[in-house]
Amino acid sequence: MTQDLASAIAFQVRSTSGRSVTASTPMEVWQGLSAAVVGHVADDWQATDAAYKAGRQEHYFSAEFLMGRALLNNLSNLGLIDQTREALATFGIDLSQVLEQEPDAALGNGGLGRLAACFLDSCATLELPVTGYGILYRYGLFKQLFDNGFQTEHPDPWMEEGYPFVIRREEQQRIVRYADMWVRAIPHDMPITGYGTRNVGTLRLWKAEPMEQFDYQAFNSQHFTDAIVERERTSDISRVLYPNDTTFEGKVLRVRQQYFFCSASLQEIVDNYIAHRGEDLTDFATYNSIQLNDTHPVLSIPELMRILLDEHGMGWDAAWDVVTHTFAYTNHTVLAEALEKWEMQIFDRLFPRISEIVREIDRRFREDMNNRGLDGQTIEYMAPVSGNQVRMAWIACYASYSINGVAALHTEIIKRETLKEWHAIWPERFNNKTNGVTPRRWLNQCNPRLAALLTEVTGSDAWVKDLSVLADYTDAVDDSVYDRINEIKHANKVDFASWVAEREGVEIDPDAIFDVQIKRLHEYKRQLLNAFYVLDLYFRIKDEPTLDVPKRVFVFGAKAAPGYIRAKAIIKFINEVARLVNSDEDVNSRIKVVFVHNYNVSPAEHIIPAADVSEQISMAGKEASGTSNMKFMMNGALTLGTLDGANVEILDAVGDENAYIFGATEEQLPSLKRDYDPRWHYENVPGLKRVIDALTDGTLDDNGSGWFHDLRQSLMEPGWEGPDVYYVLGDFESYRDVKDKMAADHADSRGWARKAWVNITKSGRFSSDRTIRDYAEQVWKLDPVKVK
Ligand code: GPK
Repeated sequence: MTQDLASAIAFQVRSTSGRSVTASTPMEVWQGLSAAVVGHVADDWQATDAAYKAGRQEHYFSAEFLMGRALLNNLSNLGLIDQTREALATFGIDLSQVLEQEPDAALGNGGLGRLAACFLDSCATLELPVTGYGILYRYGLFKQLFDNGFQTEHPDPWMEEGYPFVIRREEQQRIVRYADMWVRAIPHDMPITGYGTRNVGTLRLWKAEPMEQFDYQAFNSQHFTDAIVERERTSDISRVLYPNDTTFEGKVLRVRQQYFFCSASLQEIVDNYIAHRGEDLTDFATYNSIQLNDTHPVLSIPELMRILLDEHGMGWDAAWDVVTHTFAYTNHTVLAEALEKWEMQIFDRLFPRISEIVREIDRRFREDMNNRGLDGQTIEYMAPVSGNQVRMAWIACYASYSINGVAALHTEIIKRETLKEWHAIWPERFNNKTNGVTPRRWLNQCNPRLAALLTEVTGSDAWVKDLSVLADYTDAVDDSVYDRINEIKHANKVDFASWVAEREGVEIDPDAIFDVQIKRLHEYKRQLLNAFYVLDLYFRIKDEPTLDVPKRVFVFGAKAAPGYIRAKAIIKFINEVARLVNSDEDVNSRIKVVFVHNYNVSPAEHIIPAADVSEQISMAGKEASGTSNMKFMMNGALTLGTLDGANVEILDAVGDENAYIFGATEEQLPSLKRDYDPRWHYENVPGLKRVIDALTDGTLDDNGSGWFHDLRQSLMEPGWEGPDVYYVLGDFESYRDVKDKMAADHADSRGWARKAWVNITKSGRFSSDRTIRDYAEQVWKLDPVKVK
């Protein structure tokens, strides 16, 4: 077998490079090896596709899939890591060097897109007939650099050097029709392998291309360049991922993108139904269900209506019956700025028939609500169309058979507040599906040392497919295991330190506590609170040079949306705090700050196994779930967090002694904020004034941008939502107390390791396998289909 594999790899590498394996570049070896892996799964993939298409299927519609790297994940799922390593060694090539060649497929912004990727992994592993549908963006999320501490954005043409894991399916193209242009949608499929199964699922990503490669009329006339420009306008549609996380941007191109992948996917799904069960689409929802990942794919609702009405001659009521049994909607945030509301005129201009259908949905909705006795004001508030705007979330709630939040607290908040009017009418539609993360990528692959220990302690690798088995071992181990936990963490920190030294040019001490906050930059996530703690600690040490503080490294990783100036100001601030701290000989042997640039999936795989402290410090009620909190927990970092999102459930799983919780609760905040005066905290909380003043007193330099002055104002001066909307000053003192306590506790290394062990072994319910089982049983009504 090793011989087969070695020759398959060699063949593919030579075909890629046109040279011998040993003369090929590491990138060419990655290309060839990846092609060999696709070849390895080809037959199983084809068989899985045929088997899934014949029965009931789930379709996961998402504008984002943050897949990260594919090669190691596939080798691991297929059980080929050791053989591959040996095969490459015969050519004197190091597998880990080859793996580092791979670009991240960053077709997503943050949690929402990564969740979709974890879900696909679990669906494949659980042998569920689920297909993902999205967009093949030519440019993924921008690459982030720092220029004098300021974020700069750079294009990410992630597959320009060739990417063997997507297969173009020219023959399965569809046409997507807009009023002003028709576009070809070419499907590009990624195989989704599962752990220990021969089932191979599919992620289908659509690429927009012009109807004709050239407009030959124009080509033959004076208008050669016009013909080229026309091509460009068409391919604009799948050119770039919009870099906003949790904020809506009402650009025409964005709505074109949404319609593009919804229409192409639905055309295919309907055609497949007809091929298997004939022209009568009455039973469509018996064989198909579609999960809408947030409101980005909600145009699917009027588009499926259009297909059923106009292309298959159904009446409105029959079509609506199909639609309302097909779609299920996941809400990912309570932030008002995320709500997608499109100008009706945009719909009128791009797809007048969709406009007409949306207006008819609106008309019938109003009639329906009137008959139910709702008052005029409530009806206007809930209506799909109002004041020239189409409200995508309201359409989703009206048409979906299931509506879910992504953590218990979040679901309660949408029932009680965000979507309360819909909950009052259709309480049975609402359900919670607490998020999860895949233990394959986020434990087995990224933390091989810990994985080996878990296999040793439990006697097998069954935990990789059923993480809940670890709970049997919470109390069943002795000090030797705690010592191993400490050794493993230390070894991971040594690795991480050399990764940081090489990538960021900062030396860090593996004996320090590694305290990490990695997530999109947003005011509600309160990276500023964390940075204020660091700056305060800096001043405390400067004040009292003999202060006995545990050694600490504070690690940040975050991208800001390019148009979110306040978030970019926070990045600049953290970088300036890092500069101040790291260059000061009085403190830099005890504390260091590292802002890892271009945070993404593969940096996360290096960072998380090395973390001691997991910062989950959003203002309570604002973080729908969080998912890095789960990845850290699995890797034995302890949570420092508020009672927000899934932190609540993590605390519930590990108990008070094994997590560090601080700050105002979601329940307390309304009354606390009613007469909240951040100035009081500024004046009265020791040390806080000094930190806030450092923004503007010359301690830190914003290079004349005025950004630090704006940050100070946002905290101190009444704005349109009041000063310090996210209660940074209000929570500062309790945060500092708990964080200090946590650092002191770390000195008891066995005690700390015991807490880490509880976190690891109780992380079973945060596996995306559990989440997906719940979706499959409770929402999708979907059974596994074993292919071989
Ligand atoms: C929520 F609304 C959105 C969005 O546009 N993008 C995004 O990443 C996140 N999210 C939430 O902020 C997280 O709390 C949550 O864990 C994640 O979605 C997955 O549900």
